[in-house]
Amino acid sequence: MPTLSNREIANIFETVADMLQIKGENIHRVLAYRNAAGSVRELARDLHVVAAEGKLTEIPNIGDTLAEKITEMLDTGKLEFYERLAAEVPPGVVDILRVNGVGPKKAQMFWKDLNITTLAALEEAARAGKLRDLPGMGAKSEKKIIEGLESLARQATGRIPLGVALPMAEGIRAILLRIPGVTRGEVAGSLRRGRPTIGDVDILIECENAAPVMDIFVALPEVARVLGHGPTKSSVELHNGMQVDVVVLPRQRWGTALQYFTGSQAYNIRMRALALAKGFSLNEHALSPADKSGNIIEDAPKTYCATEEEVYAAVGLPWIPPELREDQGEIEAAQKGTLPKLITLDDIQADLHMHTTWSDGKLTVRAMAEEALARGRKYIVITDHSRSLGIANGLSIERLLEQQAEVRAVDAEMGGSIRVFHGTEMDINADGNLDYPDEVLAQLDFVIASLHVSLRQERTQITQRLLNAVNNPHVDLIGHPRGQYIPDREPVDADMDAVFAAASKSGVAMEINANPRRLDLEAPFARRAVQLDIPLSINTDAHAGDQMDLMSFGILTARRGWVEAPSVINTWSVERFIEWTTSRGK
Ligand code: DGT
Ligand code: CA
Ligand code: CA
Ligand code: ZN
Repeated sequence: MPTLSNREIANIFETVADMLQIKGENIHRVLAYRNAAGSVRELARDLHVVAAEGKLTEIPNIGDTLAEKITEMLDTGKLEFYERLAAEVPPGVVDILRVNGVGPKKAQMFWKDLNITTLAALEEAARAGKLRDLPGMGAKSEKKIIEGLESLARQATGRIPLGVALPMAEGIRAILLRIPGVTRGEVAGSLRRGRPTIGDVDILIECENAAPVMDIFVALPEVARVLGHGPTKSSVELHNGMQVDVVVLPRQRWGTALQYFTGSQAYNIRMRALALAKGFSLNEHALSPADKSGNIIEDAPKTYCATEEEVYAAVGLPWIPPELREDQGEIEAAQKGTLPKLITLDDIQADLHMHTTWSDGKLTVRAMAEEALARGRKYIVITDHSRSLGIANGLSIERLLEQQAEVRAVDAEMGGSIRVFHGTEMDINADGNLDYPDEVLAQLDFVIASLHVSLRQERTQITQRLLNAVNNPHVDLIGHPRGQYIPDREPVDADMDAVFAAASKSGVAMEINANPRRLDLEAPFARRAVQLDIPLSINTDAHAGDQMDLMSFGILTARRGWVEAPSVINTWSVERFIEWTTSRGK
């Protein structure tokens, strides 16, 4: 027998109120449901018992109609009225109401005008600047929606996307570095390891006199609440909800502290065991001589480490890059001398995925080429959206070929300072077909195939769509293969083993999309791809010039995935890139 709790019934009433409001119903009717939800939520007794006593209408805000609805839910486990509404108003539109700065009118407008029915779609549209031109909106209210989405995402997962946390952490670090007496400052914790989401920010400050640093830190205008204010450690919550811990230490202990607070916790446990095998107890302060069970030998002189390298030397290891410190085989590799030579930003020669005003980008082909040149890129590919992606102004075949002429002209104008190639980011359509025919693809320099629509299809279907792209000889790269959006859109439910197996046969490359909202492939998948000899490509997917700077997030992710430069096609020379694309399966 299906049964519902008070809380579940209150939630249904609340959602009904939201749906009625989005539909533009009479406000009194909306309020009736909202008030009923409040009364049920505050009720101290079980609704089943109250109903059995026949006293539902004695609950504040519950009249005959609502009492009947409660009875229906108690008896059947559902509410027909709610189900009818849910068929009309997509549940995702109701979620959108939870965003600060979005009321029912706006939620309805986003839904009706832009077909936005999920939080992820709202965020994509807001970040792409598509909301500002709607009636009653502007750049400011668009920004407010992005902030509201960020705060909502934090409430949902308690974790903050890397792309949000890193700039804020760097900002605070820069302020603290300006305090007199501070000689060094470093972001540690999961942020230093480059994790896609961050629980809290850990900052280490080198200073002989900790008290003033602590006092200034907790009094920063960014601080909403002081969670702890100690002599050398303090912890605060910022106005956006992000927690920041700051530890101050003298130069002598910098190495042990940085090692400890970088983590990960699992990795630290391994490091402690290695230290113990050498006769030391390792903590954030020092290496202390210890017996086999870890008891510190009193009065024995401790070893202090001013650098991480000294800590590693003491436990008999070479220094291990922070991005690898997850206890995923890196300690064994270090012992064997087989640590990977991780890719760096300097290895990047090119950016193979970007958008222009031809589809949903902000700059022209020429301007994107100049922005890329200013960032030291040697070649780029212009990859606008394909014809079926109407919301992003995708290119018809005719416009695609027109664009090719412009790209060729810009390539010539740049005079060899940077090469500009013509490609596409082609949709893999919901039915599994690729959005352009082969004879069109054959005319392009580089073809990306990406999933953008129907991401919630079942496993066999979505896997088949990816396989269709992987197996098409004209496709060079699978863009953001798993379609995740951090932190709230789960990846597609594809059989990645099957996709990787096919990719290693067809020779197609896989993207590490550097946008911090994507980071797709994520590190464990990138690592798997390298093991299977699948070429990778780290691209910004820039829709504006400054987005080309997101490359560093892709590099962090690649490093977490043990990726070395030769595996990444956009570290190659332009000659090798041309050779590779022309030889691809044709
Ligand atoms: P987060 O903040 O959840 O994204 O992840 P982390 O790694 O930044 O963790 P956090 O902030 O709790 O602590 C920072 C580092 O300090 C962590 O990576 C390792 C070290 N640590 C913290 N607590 C412990 C502990 O109980 N044992 C050990 N071995 N290390 C710890
Ligand atoms: Ca942390
Ligand atoms: Ca912490
Ligand atoms: Zn793109």
